[in-house]
Amino acid sequence: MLLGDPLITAPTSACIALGGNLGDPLATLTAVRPLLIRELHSWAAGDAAQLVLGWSPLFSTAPVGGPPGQPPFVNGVLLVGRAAGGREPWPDAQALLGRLQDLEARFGRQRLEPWGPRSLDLDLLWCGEARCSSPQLELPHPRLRQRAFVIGPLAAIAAQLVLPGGHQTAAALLAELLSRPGAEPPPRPLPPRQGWPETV
Ligand code: PH2
Ligand code: MG
Ligand code: MG
Repeated sequence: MLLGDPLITAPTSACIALGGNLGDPLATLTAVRPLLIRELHSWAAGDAAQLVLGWSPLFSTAPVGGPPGQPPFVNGVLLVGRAAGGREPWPDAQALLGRLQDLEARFGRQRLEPWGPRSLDLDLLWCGEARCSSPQLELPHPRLRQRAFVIGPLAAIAAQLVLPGGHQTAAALLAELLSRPGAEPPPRPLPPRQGWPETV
């Protein structure tokens, strides 16, 4: 992408957070990557040739919330833009959510307790200008701006992106999150790994 491309803005992009802390999350995220690409192309149908995917590096992050003693998470984000910054509306966000949940299920995701450990979590953070507040899906994601484990990976690939719901860039928000009292520890970048390119 043209990551850092000023044409890639929150209203013209979609963004998915990836995470997991059960089993071998590095292997899981690497394995789901090609399947996620296929689902996105299928979801965007006629627009597929125009999709531009920006993958963040992967980070090790301390668990936030949930039961004590969870293993650390591996987290990353995928920023989905369009070549030349196309501004046409994205296809239906709920349909994308269904595809993400199917992928989670294929990788053994079980929903046992809120914020509990999970093999694979694929969260839709925003989808163009879609606004949505249903029990299944809230867009933009309600806790997006509070989580260093999301904003850290995002700032690594799109530091100047202005996030939905505010005026701050990803880099500025990350600095603020990390300086708050009781802040999450900074996400720790993991070494590059085969099957996980930073950009595609
Ligand atoms: N996801 C949660 C709750 N806590 N903590 C980290 N570090 N990473 C996550 O992806 C995460 C979390 C709920 O989805
Ligand atoms: Mg989540
Ligand atoms: Mg989730």
